[in-house]
Amino acid sequence: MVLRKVYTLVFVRKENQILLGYKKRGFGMNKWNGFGGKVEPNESILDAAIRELNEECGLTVETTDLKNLAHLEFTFTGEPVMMDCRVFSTNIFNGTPIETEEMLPRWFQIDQLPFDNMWPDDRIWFPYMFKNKLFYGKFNFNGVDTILNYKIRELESM
Ligand code: 6U4
Ligand code: NA
Ligand code: NA
Repeated sequence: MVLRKVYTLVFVRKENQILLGYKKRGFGMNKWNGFGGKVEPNESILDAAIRELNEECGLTVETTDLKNLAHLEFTFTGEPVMMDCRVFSTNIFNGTPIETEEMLPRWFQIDQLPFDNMWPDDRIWFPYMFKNKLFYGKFNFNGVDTILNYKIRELESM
């Protein structure tokens, strides 16, 4: 695995709710997920996380308020590029979520998440996020719906 592309994924929290977006186009279309995308050349990961959140649902957050909670690696059968995904969360934000070209945002109670319409790895690692753990996960997919194998472990620090 030589090729690696870095992606961001941001979760905004409010009381016992989490903001997800229904992806309207592209990779992960028709799934609920956090907000994020590719880190651009010469852009920091944090800057990309903030930019993608704003582009996809209109919210504004500060660099210092984003907590990096996970590092996830996704590989796909027959696909040479590893998705290197950096996951962040915050409960400090400005604005009201708006629908964009890419995402339809909606608040969910954390005990009523639409896991059947999310990436299948989410039901494996969301519990770590809700327990405020730092963690690393690696998921090997066949297509976009089947996890062939995975490993996940808590980290002391990111
Ligand atoms: P374009 O369409 O070029 O603007 P961009 O917004 O840069 O795309 P996108 O939306 O394709 O990138 O990024 C994929 C998003 O999906 C990232 O936030 C990472 C996330 N993601 C990918 N695989 C995932 C998986 N298995 N589980 C998960 N999130 C995943 O929870
Ligand atoms: Na995106
Ligand atoms: Na995007």
